[in-house]
This record gives sequence, C-alpha cells and structure tokens, in this order.
Amino acid sequence: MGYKIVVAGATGNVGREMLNILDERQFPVDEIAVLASRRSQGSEISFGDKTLKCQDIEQFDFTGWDMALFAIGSDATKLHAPRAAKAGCVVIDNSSLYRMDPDVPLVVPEVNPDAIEGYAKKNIIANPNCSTAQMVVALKPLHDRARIRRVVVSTYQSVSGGGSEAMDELWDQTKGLYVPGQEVEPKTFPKQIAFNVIPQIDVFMEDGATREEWKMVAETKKILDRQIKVTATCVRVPVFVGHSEAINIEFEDFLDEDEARDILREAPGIMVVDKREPGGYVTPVECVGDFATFVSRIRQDSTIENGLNLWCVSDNLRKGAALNTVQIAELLGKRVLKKG
Ligand code: 11C
Repeated sequence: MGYKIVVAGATGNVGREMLNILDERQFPVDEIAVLASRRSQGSEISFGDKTLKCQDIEQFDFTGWDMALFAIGSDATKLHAPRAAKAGCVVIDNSSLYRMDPDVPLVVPEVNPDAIEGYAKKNIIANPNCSTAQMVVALKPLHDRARIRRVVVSTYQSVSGGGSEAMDELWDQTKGLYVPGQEVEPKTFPKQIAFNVIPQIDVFMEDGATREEWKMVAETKKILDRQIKVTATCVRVPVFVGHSEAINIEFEDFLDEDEARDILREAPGIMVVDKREPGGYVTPVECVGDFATFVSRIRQDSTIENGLNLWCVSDNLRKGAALNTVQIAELLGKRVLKKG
C-alpha cells in the first residue's frame, strides 16, 4: 500500500522535478494528482510512463489525500495550504511563507530529521531556500565535530532559482547580444545577466542585506543551530542550473583539513571531489540532475585560529527544492504515516 500524493505547481521548474524525483526514487505512490492554476488546466504532464492531466488547484478537494508537495509561490500557498492541511492532507511547502513559523518545522532530512515530529501543529512542513539547503548539508557533519561559531558565505546562484522566465531571459539576452537590433532589456533581473554577475537576489532589507541573504542567516539558525553566526553575500551568475557557494567557517575547536575531508566523505548527501590539480573540483554544470551536494577545495584558513574554506555546489532545483521535498515526504512516510 502506498500514498495518495498531490503535486501543486506541476507545470513549473520545481514541480516537474518533483515528479521526476518521485519516479526516480520509486516513491510508493498509489494515486497522484497534479495541480496548477486554471490556465494550465488540462495540460499534460509526464510521470514515469504515464501522462497526467493537470487539475485546477482552486477546485481541488484535498480530503482523503495523504501529502501535497507545494511549489506554487507564497501568495497561492497562503490560499491553498491551510485548506489542504485542514482537510487532513500534510503539506510540504517550497515557498518561504511558513519557514519562520514556530509551529512549522523547517526540515533538511540529513540535518534535522527529528524536527519533522512537529508537523502536526499545522499539518505543514516547510522546505528551505535552495542556497540554505545545500550549505547546511555541508555544515552539519563539521558542526557535530568541531562546533561552528561563524560562517561567511558568498553564493554564485543560477538563474533557474528565478523560474523559467529568468532562464529565458538569460538565453534570449545572450543570443540578442550577437544580433544587432535584437538586444533584450533586463526584465526579471535588475541588470543585464548575460556575461555579467549581479550582487542582488530578491529585495533589499532595511540593514542593506537582501532577502536572499537574510534567508541564509535565519534558516541556517532554525535548521542547524541558533548560536551560529552567518553572514552572506548572494550573487546571481549566468549559469542555468546549479548554485555554487564559497564558504568560510570558523570553529570553536581545531579541525584539520584532512579530517574535514574524511568527515564529509562519510556524511549523508555529500560527495567530495577534491583533487588539488586543474579541474579537480565540481562546477555547477556537472551537478545538474544529481542528488548529491558536492564539496571541493577543502582547505585550512590560516588567517584565523580554527578556520576552513570550502566550495559547495548542488542542483538548486533538486537538493534546494524538489529533492529535499521528496526526502521530507519519504521521512514523513517512514516516521509518521507508515503506509509505504
Ligand atoms: C533564487 N534561492 O535562487 C532563490 C529561489 O525562497 O524558495 C528560491 C526562493 C525561495 O533565486
């Protein structure tokens, strides 16, 4: 016996990946419904060797469904998540709406699986921002060994984090630069993204940080440890899929780079690729379609007493979104619903 699963936002980048991953990981599905806004009603979506017809989320009755994986943005989530949760269907939400709600667990299964027990207060579980998810997977095993005091992270985030319009803008703008008269003005991004980098993701906050940077700070504290200090600079780069992060970590105790490499090699969800030679590290194009969070360039930071630097790369549509959501669904099934 398996689960009755709903995927809401099935026509978007993340929704499609959720369906691919449910199929790839052979999630025990008895019945599946794919939902989207009314304008996509009737669109055909592939799930394994089946073709599913998209239903209108407005009209959908969640009664009798076990779990709903949501990838529909905060505004639509606000309308439909409470309705689904009230009908007894556990919502696993990708938007930022519930992440900081004290009654909603924010879960990365490799890091804080026990937090899932708190799901029943609202029948909702939140999935973190993509840049946070991959970072905490890399930090957790190191924190367990040497206690992290402070993290300084700079991100190199792909355009797919901004949705399919953002991907189209990079593609069209890149082509347009070679064809006189077909230049494409910035629309999704605040400046030209083709052959450029932009030190702004999401809106500015009062203190000068962007909301993306704030999310990395607040979410890391909620998932991993409230004591850890984090400072982030988030940058958009002209890469289609795969977020990269240069992470500097200060520990309470000394941690040797070789021991850190061994710890990370054994840690769940991580693949270490770290050869000190040209190309002996992972770049975003190599992580696309993979489940792992890749760690490379592990080395001592000799400017502080207990410091390490590392390079962390992951498929943002997978570990940062769809994969983490499916992993939460697997955990919920194993620990709580126990049907599969
Ligand atoms: C980006 N991290 O790369 C964002 C996308 O809070 O789930 C995901 C936003 C979020 O643009």
